[in-house]
Amino acid sequence: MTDDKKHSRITRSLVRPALGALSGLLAGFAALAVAELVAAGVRPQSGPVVAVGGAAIDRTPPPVKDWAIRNFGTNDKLVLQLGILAALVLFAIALGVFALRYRRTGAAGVLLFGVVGAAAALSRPDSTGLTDALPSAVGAVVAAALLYFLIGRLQIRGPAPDDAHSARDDAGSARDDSSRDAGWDRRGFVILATAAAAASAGTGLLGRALSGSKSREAAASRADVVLPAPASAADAVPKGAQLRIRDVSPFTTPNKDFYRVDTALVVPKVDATTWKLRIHGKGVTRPVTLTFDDLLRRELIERDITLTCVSNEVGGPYVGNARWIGVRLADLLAECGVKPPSKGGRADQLVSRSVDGMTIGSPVEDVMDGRDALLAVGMNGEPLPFAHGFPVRMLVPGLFGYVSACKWIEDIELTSFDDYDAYWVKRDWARQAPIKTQSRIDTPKPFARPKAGSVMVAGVAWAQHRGIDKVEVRVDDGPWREARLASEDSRDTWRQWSYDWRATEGGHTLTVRATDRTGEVQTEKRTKTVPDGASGRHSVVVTVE
Ligand SMILES: Nc1nc2c(c(=O)[nH]1)N[C@H]1C(S)=C(S)[C@@H](COP(=O)(O)O)O[C@H]1N2
Ligand SMILES: [Mo]
Repeated sequence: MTDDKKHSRITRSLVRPALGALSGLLAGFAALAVAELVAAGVRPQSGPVVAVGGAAIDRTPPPVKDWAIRNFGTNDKLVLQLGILAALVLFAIALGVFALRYRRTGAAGVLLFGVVGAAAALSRPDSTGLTDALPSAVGAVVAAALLYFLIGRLQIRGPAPDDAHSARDDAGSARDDSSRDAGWDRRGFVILATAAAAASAGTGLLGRALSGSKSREAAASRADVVLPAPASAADAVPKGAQLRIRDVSPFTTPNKDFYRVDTALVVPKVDATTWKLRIHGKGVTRPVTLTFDDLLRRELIERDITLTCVSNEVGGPYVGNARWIGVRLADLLAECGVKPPSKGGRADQLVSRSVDGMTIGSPVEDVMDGRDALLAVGMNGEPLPFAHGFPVRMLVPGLFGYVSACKWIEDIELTSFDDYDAYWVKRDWARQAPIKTQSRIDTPKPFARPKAGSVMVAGVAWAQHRGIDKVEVRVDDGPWREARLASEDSRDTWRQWSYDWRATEGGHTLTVRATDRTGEVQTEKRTKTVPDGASGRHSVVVTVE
């Protein structure tokens, strides 16, 4: 065998698998594109990648989820989606190569993916019915057919490669066979592959455009919102609430910096003009359904409230403070006939449900005990950002977000803790979760190398609805020293603190603890975030030079 022939044989032995892999990829691309278009008609959340990702989130054990949130931060969702896409690409390539030998089985394998996608979509808590299976199903059928036909073009029985002259040897001499001589229908494959790629791209773009038009309507409805002046405005933030210290968290967290924790792979874009909220259930003598305008026409109150996530580690970033505008939830409930359990009410749990199927259970007693539980429509002077729950979310000062702060809310059902477990409770988190007294050192940062002398140690402390009364700092194993507290805005907000440390050279550990207004000192007992929030004290190690 000449070197040339050997060479062309090797090339051929690589070309076939490569074309099989390409066929698989094209089929996968077609599946996603078709699914995207169908999902735009059904519901954007029913598309396969979002559905599979969402189903994965639903099934992630809390420790893994905690780990993902910690390590990827709010990028965890992007990482998850990229992971799903990478897995799809690998499977598509494998199926394509496999189909070279087993054409029917390979094509049928594509259908299996459709089944997985459809099952994931139907399993989501926000699934609205069988139509959610359509994007994955239709996408898979189109992709299976495409793979079947593409592989067919690669299986045309031409002369065996070794007997045949290569196309290069006798170009033009056998016109009819010129595209078949390599054992495959080159022209047919190229035409079909190109057409499929172009059609998929077109379909995908059309799908994007359609779902884009829905979110543009939602964006327009947000742009049209004019927040009325609150009947009960919040007092100006006291001047002394904001210390003039660099690197301490600002008293009011700007919306763009406010932490975000939710299960939504795609931020729900709700059109406020068609949004409705239903209040019903146990002990509701006058059920109502309210529109966004109904809410805006009510008396609004404005309050500063600090929100905290149960997944926040000691010293972690999932806490923020904003100025919210909204309707007093307790008044609304009272109008519907709801009484708190202590006044003979029949329901002890309020279950809020969001457009994306999240369920959050809050104690009715807490919501109606006089604190400023809100159906919030505004955050820091603007309508809620989409990521933070536009058009309406719930907030209950003193409770962790997962038991109080339902974003994109659309339903409130009065029930009892005995009768119903909400989303997180089904996943090992506690039924009830008041916020734990906590404090955090914002500056100096861990492993900082400050100069000996005066070093400003500062941070925030929170114990919403009880209030912070004292913060103390300890250097190494020394005595607890009282920190200077910034002015209190309200007992529902965090409080900045600072401590002027006479730092001496060497390695030191700084530790902080807070005392809330009930006199309770922040415990040193370390617990994990699951089931009802991390406890323990925040420490920072620095080297003074
Ligand atoms: N619809 C919906 N609401 C939700 C959640 C969610 O996953 N979905 N997460 C809750 C949790 S765990 C927290 S801590 C807060 C976070 O609110 P933020 O993202 O506006 O900071 O929202 C709560 N409301
Ligand atoms: Mo949370």
